[in-house]
Amino acid sequence: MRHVIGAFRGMAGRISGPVGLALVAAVIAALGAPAAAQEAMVGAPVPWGMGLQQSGGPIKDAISSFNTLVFWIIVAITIFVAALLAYVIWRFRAEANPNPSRTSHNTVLEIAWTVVPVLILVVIAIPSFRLIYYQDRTVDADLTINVQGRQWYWHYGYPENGNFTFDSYPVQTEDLAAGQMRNLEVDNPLVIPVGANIRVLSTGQDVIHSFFIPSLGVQRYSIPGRTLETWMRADRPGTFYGQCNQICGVNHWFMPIVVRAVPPAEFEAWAAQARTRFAQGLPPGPPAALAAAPGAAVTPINVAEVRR
Ligand SMILES: [Cu+2]
Repeated sequence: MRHVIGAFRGMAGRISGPVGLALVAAVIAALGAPAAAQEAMVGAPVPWGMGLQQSGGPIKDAISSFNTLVFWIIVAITIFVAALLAYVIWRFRAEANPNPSRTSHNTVLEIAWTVVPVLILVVIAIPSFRLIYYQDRTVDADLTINVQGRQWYWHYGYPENGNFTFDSYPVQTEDLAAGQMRNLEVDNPLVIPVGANIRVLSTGQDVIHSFFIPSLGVQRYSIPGRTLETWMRADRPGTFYGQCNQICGVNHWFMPIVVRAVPPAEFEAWAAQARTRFAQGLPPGPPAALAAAPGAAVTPINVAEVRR
């Protein structure tokens, strides 16, 4: 979004006078990104959704930007090739060329159609590699969470918060509460503090699963006998939905993941009660502000403050 706004601001310089400025201001206001940034969000698929899911953190922002870059390169190439084909069909039709040309080589053209695609691939490769290394791991994690895929539910552990662990089972359709999403809800969500860099250590108990949350830009295989690392960060409080996306068996389609990002103080309170409940052999329960209803609004907070 930032680069879109930047582009419109660039336009302000070219469209002179108050009309141009008012137009640009209206467009920026309509985009409304900065004002809406602190509201609780729901990261989930929507009916008739186009493109990628809404972003809840920096990794997804980077994925969305890269996706936009590649998309416009594809659009440009498609238009160019289609126009070239149309021109050739018209220009070299048999009717207008009773004696066809016998040209078979053009050195400049051949060098150009080799070098230009290479340059396009380099333009794609550089941000692509940057993104791969960016999403690979975080250097200074604020928190570590263990994720284990099992047939067919998730098992989470908080080694730095009292080392409690719990299961996260899908909610069956007949048990859904009002407003809950079918096939995407769980009984015990993963709870994380907003703005924290979270190291995710992923493994599998039985077969290969995959920990996948589109709106946070996270995906890591969960492989038995191995520990794979990745990271995530939610910059906005909210509920983020995902699923196992590695075909792992008969109930593969029903391994939902729910991550609830709450303000750090609320996370600490949740972790404290989770430790207590765990000691009593109970599951951790939902975070206080989200206990009432799924996707319910949580206290808006200043992300800049949280991140220090
Ligand atoms: Cu699975």
